[in-house]
Amino acid sequence: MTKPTPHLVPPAGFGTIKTAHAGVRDWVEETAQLCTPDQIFWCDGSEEEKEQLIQQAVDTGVLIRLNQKKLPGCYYHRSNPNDVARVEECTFICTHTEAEAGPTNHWMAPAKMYEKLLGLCRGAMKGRTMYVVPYLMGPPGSPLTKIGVELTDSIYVVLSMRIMTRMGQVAWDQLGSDGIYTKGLHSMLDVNPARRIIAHFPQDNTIISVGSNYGGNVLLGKKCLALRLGSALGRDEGWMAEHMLILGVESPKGEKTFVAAAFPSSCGKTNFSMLIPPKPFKDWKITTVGDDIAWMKPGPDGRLYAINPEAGYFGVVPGTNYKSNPNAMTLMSRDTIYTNVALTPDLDVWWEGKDGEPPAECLDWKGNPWTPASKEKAAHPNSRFAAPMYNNPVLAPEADNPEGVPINALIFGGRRATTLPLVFQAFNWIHGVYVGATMGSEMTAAAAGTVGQVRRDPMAMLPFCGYNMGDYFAHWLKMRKLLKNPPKIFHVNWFRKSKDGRFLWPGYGENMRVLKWIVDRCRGRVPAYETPVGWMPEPQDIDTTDLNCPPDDLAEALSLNIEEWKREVLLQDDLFIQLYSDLPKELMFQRELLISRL
Ligand code: OXD
Ligand code: MN
Repeated sequence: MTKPTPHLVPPAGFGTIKTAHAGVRDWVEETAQLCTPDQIFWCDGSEEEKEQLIQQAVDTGVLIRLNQKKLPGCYYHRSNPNDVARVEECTFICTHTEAEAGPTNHWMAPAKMYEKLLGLCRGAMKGRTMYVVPYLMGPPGSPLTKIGVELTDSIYVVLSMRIMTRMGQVAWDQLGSDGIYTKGLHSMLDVNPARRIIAHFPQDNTIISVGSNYGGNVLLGKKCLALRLGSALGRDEGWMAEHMLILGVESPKGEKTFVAAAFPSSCGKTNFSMLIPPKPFKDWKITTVGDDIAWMKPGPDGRLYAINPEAGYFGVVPGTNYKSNPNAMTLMSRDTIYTNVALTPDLDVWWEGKDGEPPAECLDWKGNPWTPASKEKAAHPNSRFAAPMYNNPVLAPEADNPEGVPINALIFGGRRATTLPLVFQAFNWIHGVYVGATMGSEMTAAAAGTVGQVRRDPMAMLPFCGYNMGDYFAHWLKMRKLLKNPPKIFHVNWFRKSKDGRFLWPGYGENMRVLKWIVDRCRGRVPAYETPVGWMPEPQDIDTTDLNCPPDDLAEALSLNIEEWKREVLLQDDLFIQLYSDLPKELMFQRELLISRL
């Protein structure tokens, strides 16, 4: 029996316009005329709609229903093998002038880019459905929340947006008949790298993405709205959009401290945001507000308040297990869409680094037979889970709080085998901005020949800042003037190695010990000694009760090597030269001060 053509079985959303907003209706109509979809589906985010769309996705082979006994509510998706990650080379910031986008972004003049995209979109949805996806970035009613509407021809995008954002009627309600919203248009086209463009038009509050159907390229609320357009909106409106996790630390006495931390992609933000404290800290609690993005605004009391604009996690799967992140293992065991992991014969999922033995046989992320003897990886290294944050066993009770949480500490970090100590505290805000602006991370062993090469990734925002990075640093400096009680700024490095290549610090849950020092510093409870690079703990200031780490290793992880630091300052030149003409002079002075202290 042949399956019914799903789009001929119209679920409730077809044709039924769900908004009184004339601007949205006109734009949907115009876009339909351009892209010529067979029909338009207006989403309301209901459970009924979800079931209908999932059934349709399963019937058309977009999703595979996983073993519902083991993984209730979980589905499996394979992307086109040419479309497995964000593509920075195809990502454009289309400001009026090139200088506004700055030397670290790709730029094209808006008129030229619109012309190119309109050409690509003409008739692109013929034979397909255009879904109208309204969503909120942020909790309903928050002064920081923004509204987006994404028009897409991908049912995978609709179902993923439903997890990653507050999608549906809640957004139509907040939009009302005259609200402001970000326009997003997405068409997969023929999923061809030659026709792949992710374009941002900050002046028009608009994003257009074509030629991809993968993650950050197409879930337009995430990197495109929440970071690229968000950072430019933050500059104009006096707030900050950052590539940061947000977590709460609750002491045994019930004292809560909130921390936001920026690490580059794949450096453990998700793991850190939901870490489980080790035994001696069993009365401490870590709760997650967000794992990837923070929107932060000065509150009436002069402190910095943060919300997580997202409602789900889009995490890297390989390497996740009951040691690295037990909470992630739990949260992705239901209601999750897996992309590009391996599929076992009993419709379970597998990936490199999962607990237990590899399956004797399975299908790899491309759908080819795989056994442990295979040379290729079973799961793509950038395979992902999309799971609702509400599944997180340690979700912060404040995660839906419209006011956000007051941030006591900002942490920067990267993957550095040498030089950067386990932790240090910046002397003050301006020095902290310098520390964030110069942060870097080593390429991993996956890229042959580049191991140990440091890529500068200021504030982990290099691929995500929607305007000139020099102006972005100036905005950070300006924010200090809006804060009576600014957060303290720290830098951590969980990845320092001994001369013989061992990690000096055990990481994972043990990072709680460093976090406690940070909390105690914010509360003025522990000493620190002054070094050329910042305030640092002595090894005895870190609680090492029952810690399985040789004292010499801890001492080495906390040591400073002045020769290495002199080299580090020279290495920072890469970025400083690139941004030279736009760099705030405060950062030049910070650099001079560091050199003289060294
Ligand atoms: C992400 C990233 O997907 O940073 O979060 O690449
Ligand atoms: Mn990220």
